[in-house]
Amino acid sequence: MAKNNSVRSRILVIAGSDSSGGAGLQRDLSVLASQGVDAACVVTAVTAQSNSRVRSVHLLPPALIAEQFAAATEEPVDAIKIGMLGSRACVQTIAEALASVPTIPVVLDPVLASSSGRALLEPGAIDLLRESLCPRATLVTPNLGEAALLLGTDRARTDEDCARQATELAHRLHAAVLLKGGHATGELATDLLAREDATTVALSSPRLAASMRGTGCALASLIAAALARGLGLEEACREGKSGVTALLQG
Ligand code: PXL
Repeated sequence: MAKNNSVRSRILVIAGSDSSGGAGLQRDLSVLASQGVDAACVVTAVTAQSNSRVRSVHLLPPALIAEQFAAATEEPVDAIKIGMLGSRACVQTIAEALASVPTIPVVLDPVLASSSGRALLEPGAIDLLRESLCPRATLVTPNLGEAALLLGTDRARTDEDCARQATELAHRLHAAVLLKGGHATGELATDLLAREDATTVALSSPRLAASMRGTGCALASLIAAALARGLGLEEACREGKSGVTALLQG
């Protein structure tokens, strides 16, 4: 149901802190603030990093993660955005915690590694992410590398590979999937939105020369904000993509 426009939405962001400010929680919070959306947060990890490298990662204890979740959901939230989780224990904790808010839309960005290549989820946690968390998500937003890891296959190379992987992932994850970077031809950057019923739509935005860390975080947060306002999934994804374009255009 569409929310009354005069009421501010409240999003719960579950993410890791990025000391550089470029990605993670800091990117999520700044993007949500720019939308006039209130945000509560669950910090899963604290990272020390610059734009070029991750110096260290400290995972927070699952009990503290669960406490933050319980505290944040003492008041109603309209949507949940999940980013870096770090460990299997954290995936388990969040999967259990989500049972207390069964009707709230969830956008899950399956953060597996930093742009500089450092693992941000322990490899042994991918199965649990796929089996216990993805099916609870309204939308999962992998890039091509994350999609390949979730499927246990090679990275898609052609448009046909992308279409097949997006559809297969939606089926395997029991969730809608926005496969980012599905096509990158000419002047358009196209993502594929695949649903469990095997329908797929291509969503395009202008392909910009600019690049920025944290665009995946920003996109998932913007989609969560749009879902919180009552938009449908396709419309929310379109809004998210145009919000990222605006961010890249500065
Ligand atoms: O962009 C993915 C991401 C998410 N969360 C944290 C990160 C990164 C990438 O570096 O550091 C905390």
